[in-house]
Amino acid sequence: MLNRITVVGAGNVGATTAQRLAEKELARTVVLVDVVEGIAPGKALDQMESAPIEGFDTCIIGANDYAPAEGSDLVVVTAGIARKPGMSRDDLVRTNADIVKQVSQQIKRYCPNAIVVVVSNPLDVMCWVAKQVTGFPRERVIGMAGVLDTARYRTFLAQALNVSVEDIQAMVLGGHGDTMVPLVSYTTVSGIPVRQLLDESKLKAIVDRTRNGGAEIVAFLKTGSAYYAPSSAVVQMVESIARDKNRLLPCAAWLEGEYGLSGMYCGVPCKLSRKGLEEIVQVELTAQEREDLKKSAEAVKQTMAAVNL
Ligand code: NAI
Ligand code: 2OP
Repeated sequence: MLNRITVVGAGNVGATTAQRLAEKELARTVVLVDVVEGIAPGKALDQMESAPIEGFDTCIIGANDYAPAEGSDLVVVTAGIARKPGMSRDDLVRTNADIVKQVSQQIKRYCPNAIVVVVSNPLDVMCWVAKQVTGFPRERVIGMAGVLDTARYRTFLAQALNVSVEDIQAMVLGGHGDTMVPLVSYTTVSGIPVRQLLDESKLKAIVDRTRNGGAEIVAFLKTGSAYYAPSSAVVQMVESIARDKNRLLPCAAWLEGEYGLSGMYCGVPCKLSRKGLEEIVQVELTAQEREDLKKSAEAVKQTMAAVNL
């Protein structure tokens, strides 16, 4: 269990994440911070009042400033605006870069030893903003997207095959956008390569639906984007860190030559431990997957070019 986890942004993803963190008792204290007056204290109090029913002893505090966040072991950044119908994640870039800059300055000041898990979009670029502004090493600034994208891919595969989601092993790499790279060659159903169970046209439809997974939810919700699966994905990463589990999960990590990429964040297989990023695991990809990853990385680089740091 960590001592203190702060979640910045008490909107849909942030508030749901705080509740899930508390229910799993991953920290003694969870702090929710938001710029909008009242929202963080109100949601934190409501969540605390669920503790006797849910049976957790984690204390949840809501605030408009970072004083209660001081000394946090881990900070989850969900502050920003979310996608509306017709908006791409990259449309968010300028607004969210300014917000993530402000938040990162506060993290540097109040939580200089924290591990930072970035969620705000466009994800890979916001991770870079957070790393640059905090000046933290790459072990302590990682991004959540691959776990979510992989969960969507696993859900669609399980539905198509009529098997338990628990029996689908898979990873989605690349940037968190329309060019993400589901690794079909490494997708198995209890160890059986998925290509033995589904034909190429069905697999292609599932890969396309995965790439469009965020937009599919936005089209339903109209006023915001997904948050139940995203908050579950954040908590899976935090749990691996808090419990020092060394889980191998697809996360956005700062690359220094891995997969032929450097000077950028992109989704790759990562071990997460109490250190944060313990190791980036490099695996062989097919020629097509290598090409797709390169294309996805180029899309991230293009979005980085829109940000002045
Ligand atoms: P939301 O609009 O419900 O919540 C965002 C919250 O951030 C609001 O409460 C807002 O007041 C707050 N905020 C804005 N500026 C702030 C600042 N300077 N300091 C503190 N708080 C601030 O949005 P939602 O649905 O929670 O999404 C949050 C972000 O996460 C969006 O950028 C969204 O695109 C992204 N996202 C990323 C995912 C991923 O896979 N990486 C998945 C889902 C969402
Ligand atoms: C998602 O994939 C909006 O990035 C967010 O749902």
